[in-house]
Amino acid sequence: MPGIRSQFSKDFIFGAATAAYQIEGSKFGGCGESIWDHFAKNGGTENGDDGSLACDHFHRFEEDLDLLVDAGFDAYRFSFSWSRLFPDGKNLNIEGLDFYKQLLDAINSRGLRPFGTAYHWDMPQALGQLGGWTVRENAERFGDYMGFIARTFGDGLENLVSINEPWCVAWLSHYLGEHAPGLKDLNSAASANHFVCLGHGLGVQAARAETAKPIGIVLNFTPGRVENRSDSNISALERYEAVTNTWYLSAVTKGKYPHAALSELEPLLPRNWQRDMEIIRDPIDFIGINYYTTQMLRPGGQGFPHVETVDRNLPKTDMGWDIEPKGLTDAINLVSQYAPDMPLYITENGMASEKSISDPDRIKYYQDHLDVVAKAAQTLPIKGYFAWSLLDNFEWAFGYKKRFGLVYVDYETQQRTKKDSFKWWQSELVRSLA
Ligand code: IFM
Repeated sequence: MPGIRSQFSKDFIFGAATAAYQIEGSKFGGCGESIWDHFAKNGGTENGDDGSLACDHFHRFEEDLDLLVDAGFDAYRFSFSWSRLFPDGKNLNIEGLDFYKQLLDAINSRGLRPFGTAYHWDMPQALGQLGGWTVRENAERFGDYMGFIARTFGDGLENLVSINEPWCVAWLSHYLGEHAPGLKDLNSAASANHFVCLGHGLGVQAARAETAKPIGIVLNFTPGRVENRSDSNISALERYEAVTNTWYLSAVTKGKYPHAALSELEPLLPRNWQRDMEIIRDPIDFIGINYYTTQMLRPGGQGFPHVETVDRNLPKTDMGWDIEPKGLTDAINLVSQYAPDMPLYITENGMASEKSISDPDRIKYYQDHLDVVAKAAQTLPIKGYFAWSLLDNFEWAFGYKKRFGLVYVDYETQQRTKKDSFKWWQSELVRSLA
């Protein structure tokens, strides 16, 4: 029986993804304090959990990479930790440099294709103290940092992503207060919404000067739904879409912020923000789509975008997120409207499940979402799909309570155990070769 690859073109890439702070262990190797260490210390996470040990990937990366090979994946999506490389935001940590050199060698020597991300949320706290993403100087520092990544590691990478999920970096962290630095302030959110885009643009320019490898961005999409097309529902949906799904997409592809959000946020944006838009729309080579869920909305709620979510009778993941594979079709279509012909990757997709080793719900989630991707890839340039995540890991504000991994991690012993979903991937990818 043919496996999953038979539904895709021959060169379609399958991989699994992780991120530095979620797995490496920030107490090792001269890593500096990040905004996430600081946030956790100050009560921002469940049980005060932090990434200090995480999955101890810093010491166990060889074993973890073997898992990827064993599953039959082609590629590994990982991130560089800004705090490990520049613990005080300024000076290079040689141990950090050596770690990523070894990691990249180990990825390449296994024949895995390394998809690197410069920023997956662990800004050095030293820069957090200087205003984090709410100040221009840190967008500029990010540009330098990304240039460094491209110069130093570009040769070994398949491609390089600037920023993972700018919505989380800006909105979730500065307005909804759920991620570091935990602010609930529209002014800060507006600034961060602009400076994270500027950081991306400066990063692209700096990296472009250092490497010929493809450069892109990874955006997360949570398509909105409304019960009917009443005028008030439609306006609510437009505001929600503008702040959640199209702010960053429109900025990086068209150099414009969407009107439905700009109308409220413009007075709060940094002075002369318009002058940055050319930098922000500097051409990129691909867009990564992270997709997990959709949201049913109605007008209301506190603060911008003046919507509240409505519970639906849909199956949910352990995050409480509705499972709706059709939302992935919508996300893909949205991106291709803004960026026709742009190569796309599904850079994250997966579910948290409270089940440990036997996880049929996760297998079904992957099957249903892969069906959607296979269909879309018949007409659109979708080049690859990455499962989130290789390992159970530090799920940010939820600490270690939520498990997204294909591999179960016992955090006491650091023992890795393959879940049934891992074996499902393995059998699909191996069968595909038969
Ligand atoms: O764990 C996160 C990841 O770091 C970014 N995208 C969403 C995942 C699940 O919440």
